[in-house]
Amino acid sequence: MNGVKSNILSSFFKDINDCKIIPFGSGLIHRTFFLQHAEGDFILQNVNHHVFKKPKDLMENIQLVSNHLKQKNYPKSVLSIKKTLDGNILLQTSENEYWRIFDFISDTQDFSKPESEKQVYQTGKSFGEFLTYLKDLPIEKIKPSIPDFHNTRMRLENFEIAIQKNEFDRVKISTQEIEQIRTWHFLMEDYEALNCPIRIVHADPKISNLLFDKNERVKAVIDWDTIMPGSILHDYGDLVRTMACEEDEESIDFEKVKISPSYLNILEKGFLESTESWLTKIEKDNLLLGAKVIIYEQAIRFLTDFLEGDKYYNTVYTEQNFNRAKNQIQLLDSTLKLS
Ligand code: GN1
Ligand code: MG
Repeated sequence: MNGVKSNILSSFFKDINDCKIIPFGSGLIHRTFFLQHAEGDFILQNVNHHVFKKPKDLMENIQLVSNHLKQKNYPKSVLSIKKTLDGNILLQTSENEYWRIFDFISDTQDFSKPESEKQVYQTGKSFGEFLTYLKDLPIEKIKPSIPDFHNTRMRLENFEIAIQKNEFDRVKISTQEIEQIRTWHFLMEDYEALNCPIRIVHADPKISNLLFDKNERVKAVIDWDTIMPGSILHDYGDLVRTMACEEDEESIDFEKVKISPSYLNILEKGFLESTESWLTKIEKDNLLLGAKVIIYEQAIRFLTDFLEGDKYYNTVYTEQNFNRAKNQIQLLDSTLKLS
C-alpha cells in the first residue's frame, strides 16, 4: 500500500483490511502519509532516523509537550500520538525503520507562503502563544532531538568542509554563492555576542508547519520534532523567513524573493502581543537579527547539502538545493537592506 508494508499497519490496528494510505504534505525530512481507517483519520510517518538519531527521544518530547499543553488548556489543537497495539509511542521494525501515527487534525489548510495580512498577524500572535504555553514546562525534561541544530558556527564549519571535499564537483558553479556566504560571517558573531536566554522553542516554525482554519486563523502548530532548548530569536527568525516573504522557499523567481516590510511589521506586532510581557530586552531588541541569522543558516544548510550531493533534504530535481540556497541568499540580502 503506497510502499507501506502491512506489518507496520498491523502493529497499530487490529483490522487493517480497510486502510487507505496516500502520500501527504510537503515536509523535507520524513515520509508522510494520510491514513484512513474505520477508527478515524490519521497521519502516518516514517521517521528519518539519519536526521533524528534518537527517534525515541523526540517521541518522548512530543508526548510531554502534548500532555503539558492539554493540562494547561492550550486553546489550539495539539498533536496526539496513537500508540501501537502493545502500547509503544513509536514502532521500530526488524528492518530498523521507525514509524509513528498521530490523530489527523481535520478541516485545515496549509500554505507555503502567506496569503494576507490577517493571516500573517494571526500567525505571529498564535505562534507567540504557543511559546508562551511552553514557557513553564521544565526545560531539563526536554531532550535536544538534534544536538547543535541551530549552531550556526558549526553549520559554517561543515560548509567549509564540504567545500574542501568538493565530492560532487559542485564548488565551481557555486563560487559566487560561497563567497557571498563568507562575507556574512559577522551575522553569526553578532548573534553569539548577545548571549540570548535558552528556552524551550519549536526550532522549525516555517509556514508549512502551521495549520490554518477557513478564516485564516492558526488551528495548530505542528511538526514538534525539533522542540528543544534554544533561542526565541531563531523561532521568530524562521517565522519571518517564511511569513514575511511573498515568494516561498522553492521559488526560482529570485527577483521577487524579498522581505515585505508590511508583513514584517504585522508579524512582529502579533508576535509581541503574545510575548512582550515575558521576553527580555535583549530578545525584544534583536528580533530582526534572529531573522537574519536564521535565513543565513538556512542558506548555508541548503548550499552545504548541494555540495554534499543532496543527502539531507528531499529533492525532486538536481539543482533544487542550489536554487533553495540562492533563494535564501536573495532573501537575506533584502533583509539586510531593511536597516
Ligand atoms: C526541514 O521537516 P521540515 O520540512 O518541516 C528542516 C528545517 C528547515 C526546513 C526548510 C529537521 O523542515 O530545519 O528549516 O526543512 N528540518 C530539519 O524548509 O532539518
Ligand atoms: Mg520539520
